[in-house]
Amino acid sequence: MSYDTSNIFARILRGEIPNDTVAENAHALAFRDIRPQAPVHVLVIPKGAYVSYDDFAANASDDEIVGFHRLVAQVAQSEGLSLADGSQGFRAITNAGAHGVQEVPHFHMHLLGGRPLGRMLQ
Ligand code: DGP
Repeated sequence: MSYDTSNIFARILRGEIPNDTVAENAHALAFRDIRPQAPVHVLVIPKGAYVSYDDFAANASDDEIVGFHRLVAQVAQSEGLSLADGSQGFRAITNAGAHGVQEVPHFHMHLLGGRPLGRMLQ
């Protein structure tokens, strides 16, 4: 699947649409989900143009991959979700494609926490 430069997260990255930024670094941006499913619901996206997790994991540079994951960890800590700080934990998930019910075709990680999230898989 080719990258659609008009997707909503590409527009956020270009500054065309406002967002509630939580943190950013050279390779990734973290902002609050517009339809939060938990007290903490942050989306972490790479700044590069990657459609989905598999696209990112296969094609991003090592620096981009490390930068992305470091930002996830930084946000988990700053949002009070880090196990190292004694939190009750969190969920980090990414949806890919039609079966994954991916709405926005720019790779993003959902970071959810602040309440018990229930079992996902039986
Ligand atoms: P997914 O199904 O994984 O592609 O989820 C996309 C998420 O993106 C969904 O939880 C709602 C969120 N979202 C959609 N449009 C916007 C937007 O314009 N701003 C923000 N902050 N979040 C958005």
